[in-house]
Amino acid sequence: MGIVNVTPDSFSDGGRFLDASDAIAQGLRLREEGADLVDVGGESTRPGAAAVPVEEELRRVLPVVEALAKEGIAVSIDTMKPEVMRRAIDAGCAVVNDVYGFRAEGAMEAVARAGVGVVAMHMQGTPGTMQKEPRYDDVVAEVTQFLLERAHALEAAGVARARIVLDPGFGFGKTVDHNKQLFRALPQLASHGYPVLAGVSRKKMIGDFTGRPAAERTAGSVAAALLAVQNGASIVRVHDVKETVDAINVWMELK
Ligand code: 7PM
Repeated sequence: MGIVNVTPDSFSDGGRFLDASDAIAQGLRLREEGADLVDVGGESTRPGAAAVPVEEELRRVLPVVEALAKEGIAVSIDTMKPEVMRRAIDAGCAVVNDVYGFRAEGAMEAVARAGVGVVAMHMQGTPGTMQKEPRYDDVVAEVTQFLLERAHALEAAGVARARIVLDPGFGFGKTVDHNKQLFRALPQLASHGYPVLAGVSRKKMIGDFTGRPAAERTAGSVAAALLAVQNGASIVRVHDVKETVDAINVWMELK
């Protein structure tokens, strides 16, 4: 899954893809580089970020979703808002990726009837507060319990089991130690039968391990994505598609 940000304040792309045309070009490039899915996001979930009004989010993402879907690309929409989910589905997106795990009023209903794929992610707190003081008794048990509960709620709302993907939400209300524990538990998370998505690309954890700013985290991110796949992840959400695809292809030949 390649990442296309259509936000003015995204931490690693710095607003370079603010214009729809730039975001569309970026999505096309990611497909050429080997992305099977292109994730379009218009609402920054940066720790401490302010919420984006629904009209502004729609203005950012709809032209991009529509153009990429018309090109035959499998588009996923990264949003927490049911209204954005509905409008993006109408514009042709195939997957709804919700970092809030479809807990917003009306979110499950927005995806259930449409027959789209869904990614349910775990987040402790909200984007505004989540990194203040993340706390768990047992982070692996709590995140797993949350995700299985969301999967069952989605199934009860009418989403087919085969369309549900689970994501532990690296960096979303987690310390580096929480992230490490969750990463090492990916095989257990994958053992429940739902495909698992891992998103670690250019995140703070990679910066902590390498001492590098976001723009220089490609090699670290590729290493983490490769290890996530080896640990059972079915989808990796990445900025650096070409490099990640090469690494996974080499691993598949040599393993
Ligand atoms: C600022 C801070 C901008 C954090 C963007 C981010 C995930 C996601 C994001 C993830 C799924 C980023 C995040 N991360 N969706 N959306 N899983 N499913 O680092 O880990 O890209 S936004």
